[in-house]
Amino acid sequence: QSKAGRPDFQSLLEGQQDLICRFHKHELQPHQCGSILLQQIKAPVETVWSFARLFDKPQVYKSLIQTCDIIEGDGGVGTIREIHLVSSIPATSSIERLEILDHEQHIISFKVLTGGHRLQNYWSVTSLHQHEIDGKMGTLVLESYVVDVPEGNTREETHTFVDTVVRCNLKKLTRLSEHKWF
Ligand code: A9S
Repeated sequence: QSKAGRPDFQSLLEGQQDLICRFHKHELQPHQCGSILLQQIKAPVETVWSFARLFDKPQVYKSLIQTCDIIEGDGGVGTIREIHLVSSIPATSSIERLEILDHEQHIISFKVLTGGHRLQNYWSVTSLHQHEIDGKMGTLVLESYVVDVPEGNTREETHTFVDTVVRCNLKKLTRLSEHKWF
């Protein structure tokens, strides 16, 4: 327990082994690294899902994306998008395929196919779970990923970089969900 009386990150994570095993089992190759991040949101699962499900408009809750075009598919599994990134980062675009979109269990997953960036074979799974926060029903978001460690980078560097991006996206998702009028 942290000082505020809320479970800290580590104990919260440890309490979710069940969900993690069910939805976030990635096979890690020797040249890959991966992690799982967790975010508590004070909003109902359906509210959070209304943003997280937007495979065709990730720029709504991902800060580094400027635009997104669907290049193949009807919005279901197998749909392919091309995202264009903001100009301030050393990457240009990414082509990504929707792997899972489960409206009942609130799971979305995509894989990077290719693109003008260094995160080859990036693959993420995001799952939302009803979760009590301060006595109210809120949402627990679990987001896991695996990615190839780029040549010339360490596992540590890759991990730090990706965690920063994902953390930033989860923060934006939280802001949007907790202030739905935005
Ligand atoms: O989009 C996500 O959910 C997560 C990540 C880590 C996305 C990373 C990224 O879009 C950049 C932010 C542009 C960084 C990709 C695919 C490559 C990068 O180099």
